[in-house]
Amino acid sequence: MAVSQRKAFITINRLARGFKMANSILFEKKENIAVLKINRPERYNALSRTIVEALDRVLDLIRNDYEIRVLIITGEKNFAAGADIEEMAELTPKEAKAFSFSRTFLKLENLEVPTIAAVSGYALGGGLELALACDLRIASEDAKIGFPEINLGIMPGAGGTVRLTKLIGEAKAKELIFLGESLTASEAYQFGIINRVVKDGALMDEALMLAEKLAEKSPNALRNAKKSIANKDKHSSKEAFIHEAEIWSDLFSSNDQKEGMKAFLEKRKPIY
Ligand code: CO8
Repeated sequence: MAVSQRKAFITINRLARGFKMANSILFEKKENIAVLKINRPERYNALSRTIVEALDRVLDLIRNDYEIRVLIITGEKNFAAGADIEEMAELTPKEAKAFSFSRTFLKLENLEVPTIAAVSGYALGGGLELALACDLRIASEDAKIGFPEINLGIMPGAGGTVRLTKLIGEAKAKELIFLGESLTASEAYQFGIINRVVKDGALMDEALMLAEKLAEKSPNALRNAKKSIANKDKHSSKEAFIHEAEIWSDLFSSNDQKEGMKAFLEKRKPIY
């Protein structure tokens, strides 16, 4: 095991001990790619508060680990069948507010490195919201994706109504959220929720291949592209264009821009 991998395991184990996380989240670093796996298969990876708090802390570690260039989030067997209904059943409104995952999912969305949700089996409710907080979503053919909250007398509450609507538009988002029905992977692809559908059993290989491609790109250029895309929501479109042009021109002060263009002209692959 490489030193950086060992360090990640040690840190996460320490974190687990101090935090009753048990093995509910597994974290692994493969070179400069981090893989975070939700591991509560007997409950279809239902997201308990403990899991989400563990996720929150791991995100802090990832944010401060400059070796990591890409994060993959996945689940053992299923991605996640939603927030833990047993934990939510008796909550008061005040407790529900404290239980909410929004802050952690926002932290995930705001990570500087690109993130990939690798989805197999169920990605429902809070599970789908977790996937939506990632930059890219890749799913195996067996994936079932949806917002069943309406059938529990609630609605998505960790970014789902906002992120899904931005992603696929109001009409389709309303259809999914109002009816609470699940989509197959290919339907979710047609809706524009999933970037790629892959054969069952090939999910992690495909996700890692995608991550490796991203890891070869200029981290600085990727980070800034992500920032500029995020800015489209923060500003009017006119300001967003101005901001994009500013970020773009600033990239010309980076070594990566010099290396990228020089490599092209020298007919070789750039090294970032
Ligand atoms: N919470 C708690 N336990 C769950 C959940 C869940 N979301 N999903 C599955 N489980 C448990 C089951 O209770 C069962 O446990 P046990 O064996 O102890 O009885 C085990 O996982 C296996 O489930 P099933 O026996 O039901 O398996 P099936 O194959 O028959 O069905 C389904 C699988 C279709 C996934 C079914 O389990 C199901 O419908 N689950 C609930 C899906 C759902 O409604 N998800 C949305 C939850 S609400 C939510 O996510 C709100 C998020 C909003 C904001 C977030 C901030 C808090």
